Amino acid sequence: MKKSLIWQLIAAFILAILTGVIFGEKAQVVQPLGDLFLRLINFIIAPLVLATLVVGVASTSDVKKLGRLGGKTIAFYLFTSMLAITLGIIAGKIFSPGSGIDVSLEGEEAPEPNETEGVVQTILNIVPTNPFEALSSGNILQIIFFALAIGIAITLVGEKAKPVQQFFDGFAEVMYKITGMVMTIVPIGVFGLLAPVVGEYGMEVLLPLINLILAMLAACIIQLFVVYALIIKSFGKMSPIRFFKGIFPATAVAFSTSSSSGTLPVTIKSAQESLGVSKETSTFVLPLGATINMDGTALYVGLCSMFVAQYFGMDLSFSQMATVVLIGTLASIGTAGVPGAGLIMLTMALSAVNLPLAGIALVGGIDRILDMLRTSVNVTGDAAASVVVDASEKKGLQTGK
Ligand code: DAS
Repeated sequence: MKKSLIWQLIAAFILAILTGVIFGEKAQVVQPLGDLFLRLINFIIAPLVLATLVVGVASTSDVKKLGRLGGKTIAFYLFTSMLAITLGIIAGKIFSPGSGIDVSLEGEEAPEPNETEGVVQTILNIVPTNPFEALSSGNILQIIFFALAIGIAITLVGEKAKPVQQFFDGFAEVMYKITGMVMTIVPIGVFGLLAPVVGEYGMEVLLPLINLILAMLAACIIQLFVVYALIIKSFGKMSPIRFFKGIFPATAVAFSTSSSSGTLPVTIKSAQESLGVSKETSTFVLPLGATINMDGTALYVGLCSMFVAQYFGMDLSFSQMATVVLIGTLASIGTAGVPGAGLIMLTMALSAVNLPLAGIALVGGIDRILDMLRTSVNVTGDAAASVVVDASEKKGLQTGK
């Protein structure tokens, strides 16, 4: 990743904040720049994931290795998600953001909990009934399933499938090239997405819930610069400074778009070019992570469950907290990496521990800000997983295991 892109992004952030603060609601005028960028990255997600994952799986040509890769990836995701949600609960205990705030819920209707399928249905939904519909609707988990099936079948068919493998090889290179072209406008996209948000969320909106925002910020900083830094250093065999500099473009796009899936092309490109993660590992671990690994969201669910309990003067028992940890970890598997997904998970957690759903209305007003923070952690956590799994695979190659 070119050094200049990092400086361009920092400049975009500063310009966006200045524009929002100076022009307020009028900053909406630059929104089309952000929308254009969002459309461009959503335009490349499905073909990029399909082509690169087919190539990654076909080049592995070892179904056992695929199983090992999958097992390590899922184990990492579950471990860091449980850590994150526990961190969120601890932050809720320390900051106690829900006690003594003067935010009234007069007239706020408790939102109907979104219909979310159970974990079993979520797992069944991974199998596409129509792979072309999965591609057209951008259903990442179903595209992953489709790509795994093609990649494994290519290795099993052998010589006769070579033309298919060559097609996907070429298609993957084409998609990487298009992604590189889209990446050149990342700073403009970040500016166009951020300036209107800064202009919309003035201090009068943020102040009443400033304790919750600060608690979320503190917990995210610990998850990023303590938890991931330790994991990257110990298991990723990489300097944390190199990691955070390398993944910064993806973290910045995640912060601006609030969409892990939307950030995927930038995450894949940053992981490969700046963190040296192999194409095989990055094209498998990252698309999976963008949909089932949401450490930032898990942290948010833990913190906001405490916030809602405090607001209504209720204490969460140890078993209720354990339920929040379990629900939060499992719910992240079935929640898509799109803006606002975390609110669905929070609804599930509140219902599971019989906390008033009206509490959702409490955070709804500033959820966009919390979503930017949690999505940044989600994407950075995905990248940390790709570095750790890649290091483990490379170590395995050296020791012949
Ligand atoms: N915005 C979601 C994501 O893309 C996270 C969330 O809403 O919690 O990861």
